[in-house]
Amino acid sequence: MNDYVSIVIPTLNEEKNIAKVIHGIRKNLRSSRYEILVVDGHSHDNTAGIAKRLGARVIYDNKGKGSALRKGFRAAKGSIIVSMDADLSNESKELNLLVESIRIGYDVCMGSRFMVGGGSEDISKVRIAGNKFFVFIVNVFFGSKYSDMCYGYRSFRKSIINKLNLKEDGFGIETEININAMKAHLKVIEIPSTEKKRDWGEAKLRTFRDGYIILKTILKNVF
Ligand SMILES: Nc1nc2c(ncn2[C@@H]2O[C@H](COP(=O)(O)OP(=O)(O)OP(=O)(O)O)[C@@H](O)[C@H]2O)c(=O)[nH]1
Ligand SMILES: [Mg+2]
Repeated sequence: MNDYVSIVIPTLNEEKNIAKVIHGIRKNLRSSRYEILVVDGHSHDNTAGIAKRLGARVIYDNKGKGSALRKGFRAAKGSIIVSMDADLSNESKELNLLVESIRIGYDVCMGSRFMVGGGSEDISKVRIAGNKFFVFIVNVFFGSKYSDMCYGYRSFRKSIINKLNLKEDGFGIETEININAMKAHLKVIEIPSTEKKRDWGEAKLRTFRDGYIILKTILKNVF
């Protein structure tokens, strides 16, 4: 029960959100041994300064969300890693279920908005359609039973991170994790998760630009 947990948070201009995210983690995470690792994409605002003041470790990466997560995973000190967004979309009370899933023996645990018990206040009809299409193709080609794909609230056993062989720099990272977890025959579980509306600030994901990147990520792996 005493595993060290690293909460890895990619950030880009989240100065009005990051303090609430950090307070939420401190209030709700039941593990006593943990670090909050913010991977900042050289925000133009004070995201990094606020995170540091509140005791987070801050490192920098300016090549995209995927690149930031990969760097965070490498730098993480914990034997359990959680990836979490900085816009208050991910509820900190769900952290415990993510951590526990790795503790009981799974390699990767993925939050799903489309299971019973899950949901989203923040996803458009176009994104739901795109997500369902991507889930369908990946399930057919890689023999998985995923219900969600492009969602970043997840946990990992640190020792399997290299097996995921991650290369994506942008928003293709989640899909790459789904596919490569299957290729590496990892023990994967989905748990229901409720995605809240972004609290403040702009979405960095562009539905069509990043949808195309996700499609390319899938096709690269199929062919
Ligand atoms: N370091 C880094 N973080 C990023 C980058 N792009 C996005 N992020 C962070 O990645 C997380 C997810 O990005 P969002 O903009 O929330 O994407 P989204 O959830 O699809 O968009 P919303 O629906 O508006 O929430 C947030 O914590 C962002 O601050 C980047 O280029 N570098
Ligand atoms: Mg978001």
